[in-house]
Amino acid sequence: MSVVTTRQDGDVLVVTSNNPPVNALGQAVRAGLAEAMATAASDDSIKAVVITCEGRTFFAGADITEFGKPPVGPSLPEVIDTIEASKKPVVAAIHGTALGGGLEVALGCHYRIAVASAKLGLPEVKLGLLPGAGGTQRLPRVVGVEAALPMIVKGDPIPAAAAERIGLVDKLVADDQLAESGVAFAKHVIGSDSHPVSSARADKIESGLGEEFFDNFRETEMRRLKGFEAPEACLQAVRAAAEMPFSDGVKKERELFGKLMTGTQSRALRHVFFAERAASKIDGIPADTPVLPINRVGILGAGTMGGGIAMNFLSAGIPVTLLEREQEALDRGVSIIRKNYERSAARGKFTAEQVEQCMGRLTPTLEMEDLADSDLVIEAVFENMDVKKEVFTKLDAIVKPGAILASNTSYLNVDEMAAVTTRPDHVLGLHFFSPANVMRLLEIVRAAKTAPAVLKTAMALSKKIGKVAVVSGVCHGFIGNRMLSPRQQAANAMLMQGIKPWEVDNSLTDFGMPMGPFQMADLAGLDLGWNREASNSETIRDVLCERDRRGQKTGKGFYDYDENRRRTPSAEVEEVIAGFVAKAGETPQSYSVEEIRNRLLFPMVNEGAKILEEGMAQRASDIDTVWINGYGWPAYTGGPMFWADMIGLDVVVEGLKSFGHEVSPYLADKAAKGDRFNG
Ligand code: T1G
Repeated sequence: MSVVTTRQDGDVLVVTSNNPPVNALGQAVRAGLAEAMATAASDDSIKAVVITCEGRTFFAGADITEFGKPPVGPSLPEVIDTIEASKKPVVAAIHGTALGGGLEVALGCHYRIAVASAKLGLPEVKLGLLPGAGGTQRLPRVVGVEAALPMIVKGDPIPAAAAERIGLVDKLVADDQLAESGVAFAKHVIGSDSHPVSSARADKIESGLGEEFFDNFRETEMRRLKGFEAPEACLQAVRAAAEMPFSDGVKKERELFGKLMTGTQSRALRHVFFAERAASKIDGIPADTPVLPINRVGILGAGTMGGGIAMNFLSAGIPVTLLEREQEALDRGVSIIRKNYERSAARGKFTAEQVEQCMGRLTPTLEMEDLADSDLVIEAVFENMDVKKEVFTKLDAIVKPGAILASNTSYLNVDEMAAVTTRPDHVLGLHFFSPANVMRLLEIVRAAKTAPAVLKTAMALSKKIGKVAVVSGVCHGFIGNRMLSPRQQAANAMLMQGIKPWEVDNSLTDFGMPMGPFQMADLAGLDLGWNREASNSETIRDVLCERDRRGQKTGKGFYDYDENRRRTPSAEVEEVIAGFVAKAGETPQSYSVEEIRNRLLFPMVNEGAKILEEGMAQRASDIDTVWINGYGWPAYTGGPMFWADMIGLDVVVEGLKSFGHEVSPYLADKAAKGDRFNG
């Protein structure tokens, strides 16, 4: 049975693709569309065509799994050119998401209708690519350069209503009337003398959009895309649409597309795409494992983490009971939640009404008994095992049987917490990242006795609250923080070899990380865990704190900071460090930026290998997903394990040995076999 079928409704041919899960435009779909168009062209009884899709969505793009494989015809541009050249009007009937090649198919059609809930976009840039089937040339001709440029350079889809406003969609139709509305629309336009041909249109292209316009866009809209290659290529392709005839513009698009497709960034970003989807698969869980209902969530602690965690559930429509010990702390927590919502509303993320709805789902309380009816309770209290155990003991006694108890601990042993309860199979870790209402990552910590249904429920819930969840075993610091500490140790070791803090940090910011370890330390505060009374200049940190260099909060730490918190290297810090190096009898070293970076990141990869060897992570791509979504690792390098694969594990092993590290047997074995972490 072909994935593309046709049926005739009077003089309209309805072409339907049914290629689950997302009607990706794989070879069979392309061939089916080409065949359907040939049928339409050769059958005089057919006066118009409607293209639509079965299942949850219109075409969600080219089939990404085909990339990098030898191409099999017909190509997508050929199919789209055939549709556009059709003498009989072709209508795209859109539901779900018309994305990438899917929107390019729709742009090849003469008309587009959509249900109001549909989304339309060209997200190729998120895969390190650009629309490669005419999208960079047709979209500007249909909606204008000013509307097309952000859609292509940023890749965020737009709702159908907005698409209609800019002329991308000709008509919005009722959700349950799509196919009929498509046929009716087709019948309506059959009589027209001519039909709009996207590639031939010039009416929407703004004249006089010169260098200044594109420079200004780079300046205002592309700063956050630093390090990514594809956004600039997208801009160049759209500029070609503004300045060249269609055929030349398409040539330019193909040239730019080809370069990106064979580049390392797109390969890395495609890995990231599939890695995020793979992370949701939990090993060893039977497919028929039930998902438990979570209709009310309880949260202990209304501090920064507790408040942020609460917002995730409130925003997803789930009522939250928020517990604190003192009224003042509770009031402070609730007002911070409201402030965060109002700030997001000011940026257009929520309407005022939605803010009130979210706040309306929040029940602040000082009584732990008020958590009794929760389906899930998450504790975000002080990071101390005795405190955690006391909390779990009390919760276990109060909260209804069958409810899940979770800890937001960043490091501590969840098995120990489970052991003080009568429901260890309903205990796990849910490690959110600060700010918890913003950071996408969630580490789901699978304790020794956590039941499959509880794990599956946590994974499903994470999707509902818009998180990318990764399963971790119980070990100190789980996946992310566990790999952070060898990096910190390497950073501190280099200071004692005379390498400057800013050399260390710059090697990572040049690599694409948001900040280096010493900037992070200044942000968190160098006096975290520092005891003034006991301090006796034993460590560099001691001395800096003793000199009131406690980080950004005192305007100086490892760096000096101006009123805009911009950092500059400090001669005083350099002198303090030089003193420690001399006292230790070390000979100051000088390393290249690359060597400094490898000395920081290779030990992380080594720790990642140990995590895999111990089964604390299910797969290497999960580690990549953790670091990209929780620690700002540049996605265009694919994450630490993929990056190591690209460098070559043998190079990593040699580097580790030369830096004096003990190599994980798992890593050494893979390197010896010429293997990779990510298959
Ligand atoms: N190709 C192949 N598989 C795909 C796919 C695609 N385009 N999109 C999704 N899948 C798989 C995915 O791996 C998962 O598989 C399952 O479908 C469900 O996806 C020439 C070059 C559509 C919004 O970038 O953004 O067109 O894990 O879990 O959360 O210009 O999928 O079940 O085995 O994400 O409901 C451009 C990518 C391609 C869109 C649905 N298109 N997809 O989200 O489900 S490049 C995209 C998405 C292109 C042309 C160029 C989302 C979604 P599995 P899911 P979801």
